[in-house]
Formats: sequence, C-alpha cells, structure tokens
Amino acid sequence: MFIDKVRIHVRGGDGGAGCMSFRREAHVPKGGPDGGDGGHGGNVVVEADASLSSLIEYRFKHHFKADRGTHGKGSRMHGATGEDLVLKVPVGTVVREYFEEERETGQLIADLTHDGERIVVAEGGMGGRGNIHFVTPTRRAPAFAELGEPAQERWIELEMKLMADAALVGMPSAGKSSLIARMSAARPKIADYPFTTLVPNLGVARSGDYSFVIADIPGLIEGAHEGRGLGHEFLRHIERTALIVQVVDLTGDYEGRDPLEDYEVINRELALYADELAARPRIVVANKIDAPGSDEAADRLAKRVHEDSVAAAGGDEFGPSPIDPKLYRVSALTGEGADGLKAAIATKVHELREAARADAENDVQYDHVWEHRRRERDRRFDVANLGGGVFRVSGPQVERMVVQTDWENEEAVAFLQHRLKRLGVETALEKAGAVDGDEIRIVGRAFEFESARTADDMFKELDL
Ligand SMILES: Nc1nc2c(ncn2[C@@H]2O[C@H](COP(=O)(O)OP(=O)(O)OP(=O)(O)O)[C@@H](O)[C@H]2O)c(=O)[nH]1
Ligand SMILES: [Mg+2]
Repeated sequence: MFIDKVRIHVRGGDGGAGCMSFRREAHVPKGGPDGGDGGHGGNVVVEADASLSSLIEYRFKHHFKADRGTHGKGSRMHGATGEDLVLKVPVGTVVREYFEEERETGQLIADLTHDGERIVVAEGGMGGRGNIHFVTPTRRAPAFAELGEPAQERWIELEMKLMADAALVGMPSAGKSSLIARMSAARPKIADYPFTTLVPNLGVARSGDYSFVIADIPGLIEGAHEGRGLGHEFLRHIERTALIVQVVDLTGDYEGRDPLEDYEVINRELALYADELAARPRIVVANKIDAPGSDEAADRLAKRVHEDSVAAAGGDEFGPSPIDPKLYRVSALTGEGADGLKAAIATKVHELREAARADAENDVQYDHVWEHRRRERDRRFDVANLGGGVFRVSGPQVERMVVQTDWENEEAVAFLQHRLKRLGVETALEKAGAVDGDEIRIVGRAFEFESARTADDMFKELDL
C-alpha cells in the first residue's frame, strides 16, 4: 500500500527538576545554596531524508517521545539533557498541526523540501532551576527550586507529496510506464490493459550534465477531477511538480479513442482539478510512432499543440508560453525520439529550477513563522468568572508555571504568584472583577486572590 499521509502523536522529554541543596563542609555549619539545574528534555524533530521514499514507518507506530532531562543534584551538579528524537521522513513531506479530538488539520508547520531540512515539532521541557538561581541580596538561603517544565505534546500530520521534477500524465495505456522505463532505471509494470500502474513510480533520468526525477502517474480518465478512476488520488502529487509531460497515445488504443480527443480530455481534467495545473509548464509527447498510420494523427496533434502554445502566450507566437510549441514524437517501444525528449525535459527542468532558486530568496521561513505564532498563543491566557467568587485562569504558559511549582514549598508558591503577576494575570483578574478572598483556579490548583498591594506585602514578608 502507498502510505502518503499519517497522523502521529509527538511528545518532547520533560525537563528534570532543579535541586534544592546547601553546601556541606566539615568546618562550615551551613554553606550557601548549591542545588544544580535539571537537564532540559529532548525535542522531537522531523527531518527530511533523501534516502526515504515513503511514510510506511509511521503506519503502525503512532506515538513518539523524546528522552527526559535528569534532575539536578547538590554541589551544583546539573542534570543531563535528554536526547532529541529525530523522526526521518522523505523529502517532500508536509508537516501540519492536527487536532485529534476535532479530527481537523490545523496550520502548516513546515514543508520539508530539501535533504536534511528539519523542524522541531514538540519541544522538550526546560530543566527546573536549582536554588542557586534564587539568591538575592536579601534572600541568601532560598529553600526552593523549580520543578522541571513539562514537555510539549501534540498530534501532527505528515503528508508526503512526490518531489518529482517532471510528471508523465495521460490516459491509461498511453505508454507512460514504458517511457519512464526508457528514460530511467525505473522498471515499472507495463501491460496492455488500463490501470496497470496503481501508484506513482519514480525514476532518475540523466541527459548530458543534467539529471531530473520523473514520475509516472496512474492513468487519468474523463471525470478524474471528480474522483473517477484512480487519477484524482494522484493529481495532488503533481501539484508541486514543475513540469508536466503529457503523453498521448497516437493509436488511440484505450477504448479506441481519437488521440486529439484524448489530448483535450487530459487538458480539461487538469484545468478542472486546479487552474494553476492548466498553466503549469508542459511538454506534449506523441507516443507509439512505430504504429502504422500514426503520422496523420501526429500531424493533427502537432498543429493543435502549436495553436495551444501560442494561445497560452496570449496570442504572441514568439512570446513565452507554458506549453512547449513542439510536439515530441517518440516510440517507447523502439526508443525512437526518446533521447531527444529526455534532453528537452532536462533542459526545461534545469530552467525551471534556476527560476525557482531565484524565487527561493522570498521563501517563507516556515519554522520562524510557526514558532512565533506558537509562542504568542502560548503566552495567551483567559480568565473566566465561574460565579460565586470563583475564577478560572487557563492558558498554556500559565498552566505550565503552576505545574512547575512545588506546592509543598511556601516560598516556591510565593515565587509563582510573583511570576503570574508579571505576566499580567493579576491585572486581568482584577478587571474581571476578582476581589480579595476570591478563589482562583488554575489547572487543578485553587488559591486565594490577594490584590497587588497585599501580595507585595507578602513578598516582602517572605523576603522575595
Ligand atoms: N506499439 C507501441 N506500443 C507501446 C508503446 N509504448 C507502450 N506501448 C504498449 O502500450 C501498452 C501500455 O503501456 P504502459 O507503458 O503500461 O502504459 P501506461 O500509460 O503506463 O498505462 P497505465 O499504467 O495503465 O496508465 C503496453 O502494451 C505497451 O507495450 C509504443 O511506443 N509503441
Ligand atoms: Mg503505467
């Protein structure tokens, strides 16, 4: 089976806890704080790897977790950092957010188009800080440390799209597989019945100094854009193919059709699937010139292709057109014309790559954009008035702070309140109508609201 879309759950490693400890020496009754930091948890990274060609590895295993950081220790010993977990995917994999409960695909995270390109999909938690960090001129012996930060976790969707430079499209039995076999080392199944090819085949072709990746897409039939036949499933693979190589069977073999009619059917299907596919650079190939009497059909097709090329150039015979004005006449059977076609595809692909490289400078930096949005979302929080003097605060960062707090430790709790205040939680609560003595709930914890002034007094009291 052709696995090209999977949904997996990823979780970074949790951060190790910071340590609360004081130096112990024979001649010093109670030394200064020396608790080390917890190690950071490992990230889950998705990385494009050119040696892979499918997402099959993710078919049965759906949960992935990076290593956690270890806890800090006394004598300023920091915990070890958890190792990153690297998930390898084929080049051409699109990574998106996925919301499991709603069964919905979210924002684009990254489009991994180059070998080695990577994106962090779930960050490990930061290690908690040891008590050495909480020393201030007035607080010489902080008796608390931070717990490790819980790691991020989420569902993501991986979708593989073929990264071919050129794609062979055409009616069933037009000879697409025969042509890819002629031009590359690919050895797909070839047979005289329609829909021999069920999943795309990829081949690497070489011509002179250039090489390119060519794909053989299953045959398209009328109505493919609406899902008839097998074609539609694969049309989306050519969304990112720079060049379309349209193969027309001069013998009209499949259901005894007219070659010109076939040519029109494929044009229509591409246009109906997506306007931009119709405008994609294209080369038209007339196959099976070895068949007796095929010249007449080839001449008619050549004339039409030339007309279409001029029309696509806005009527300007010498203007740039997405459609190559020349009809490439070949026989996949005898090999006649195959080298010329290969050279033409190689040259065109090379030109298109150069143009794409020039565009790449304006490319979106997916990771930065997504990361920035994610951070913003992370900081956001909501205050809900539940009535009866009870308020709930929810938001990723706020909740993490609460989880990172050691509730057995009064100083740690006071420190949390200080952080929440800095984040603007207190102001938001006041705005929502909270008054002293009200109950504030954040992830399963409840505490009493104290206005800023009282809290400050308390911090002072606690020497924070
Ligand atoms: N005479 C002749 N027959 C050819 C030529 N190219 C392909 N064929 C025959 O046409 C039939 C279909 O060829 P394939 O290469 O399987 O066609 P396809 O376009 O991949 O077909 P699907 O995978 O079904 O879409 C086979 O019987 C081939 O031997 C050619 O140039 N000349
Ligand atoms: Mg085939």
